[in-house]
Amino acid sequence: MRVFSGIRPTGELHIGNYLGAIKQWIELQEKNECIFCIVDLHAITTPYQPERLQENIMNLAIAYLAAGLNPERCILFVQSQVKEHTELAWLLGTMTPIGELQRMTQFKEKKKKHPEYVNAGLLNYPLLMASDILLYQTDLVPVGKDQKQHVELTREIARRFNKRFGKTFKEPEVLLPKIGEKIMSLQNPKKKMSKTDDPQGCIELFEKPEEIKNKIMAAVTDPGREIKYDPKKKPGISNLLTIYSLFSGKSIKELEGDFKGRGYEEFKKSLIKVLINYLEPFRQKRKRLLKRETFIKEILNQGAKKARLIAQSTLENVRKKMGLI
Ligand code: AQP
Repeated sequence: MRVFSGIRPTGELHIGNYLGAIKQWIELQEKNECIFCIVDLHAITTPYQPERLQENIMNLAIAYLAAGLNPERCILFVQSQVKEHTELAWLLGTMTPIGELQRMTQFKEKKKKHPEYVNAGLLNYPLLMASDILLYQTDLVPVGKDQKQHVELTREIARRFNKRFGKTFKEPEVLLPKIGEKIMSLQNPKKKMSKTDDPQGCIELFEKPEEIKNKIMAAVTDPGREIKYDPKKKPGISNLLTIYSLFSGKSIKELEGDFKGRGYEEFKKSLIKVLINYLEPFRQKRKRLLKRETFIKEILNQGAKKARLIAQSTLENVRKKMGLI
């Protein structure tokens, strides 16, 4: 199977990005042909600082590697280094009704969040994402739940194109993790954990142990003291149970049993230990990688070369089908 996914270089990765996306990628790279991207062109659709973008790209590449992506088992590259992404996005835009883009939840949310920055790129985000995916004739797109709607639109775009111009693109399937498809903020368990808002609600992948401790101890819980999974009545503790389960490998049922009658404080202290132990090797690996900038740049250059070959072949076919050559 061909797998494609990407993350925006907009700040430090958090455990939601890891559990929703990267953890699946690491398993998938063992048996599939995987392509993972740093989607910098998507990052500039929301407010950003140009002078920090290259640093964010490098940090994300380091995070990918520190979390376990293996450049010998997958292609890693930066989106803007493969120009075919923008060209295909334009072509797909010429056959996508504006209404389909305007009804995307992410567009509506980001519009609300940054009313001063509602640009055409933000509206066209799903076209660029469809182009990212379709260029590589992708079978599977492992993402968190918030991106599911964009993958569905990608399928629709592929179907429409194939119908009008003849079979050209594969229709990709979305792959959501069985649990952890939407990790919630520690401060507001009704909102998703997010890189660009509320740092207290979010545990970064390379967070210092002391900070992990503070953030988990301050995490919002629910009335009562029972450790029980019930996202409607106990959203706070259910979110923490999901995180605990995914980082410990224990099922939620098992954890409910282990913590029966033991209260929130004991549960949180145990979760802190699990998180610190799991994330420590990532922090160590990151420290080593921070000194290897040339090596990382080389991985990204090689990745872009390989990606370009696949992308060029798809785009040439698309141009032919559309009468451009
Ligand atoms: N809270 C989450 N739970 C599970 N999965 C998540 N993802 C993001 N947040 C959660 C998944 O991580 C991947 C990368 O996301 P992105 O950087 O492309 O943009 P995003 O979805 O908008 O992530 P953030 O953290 O909320 O970033 P900002 O603040 O920049 O908008 C995707 O697969 C996403 O589903």
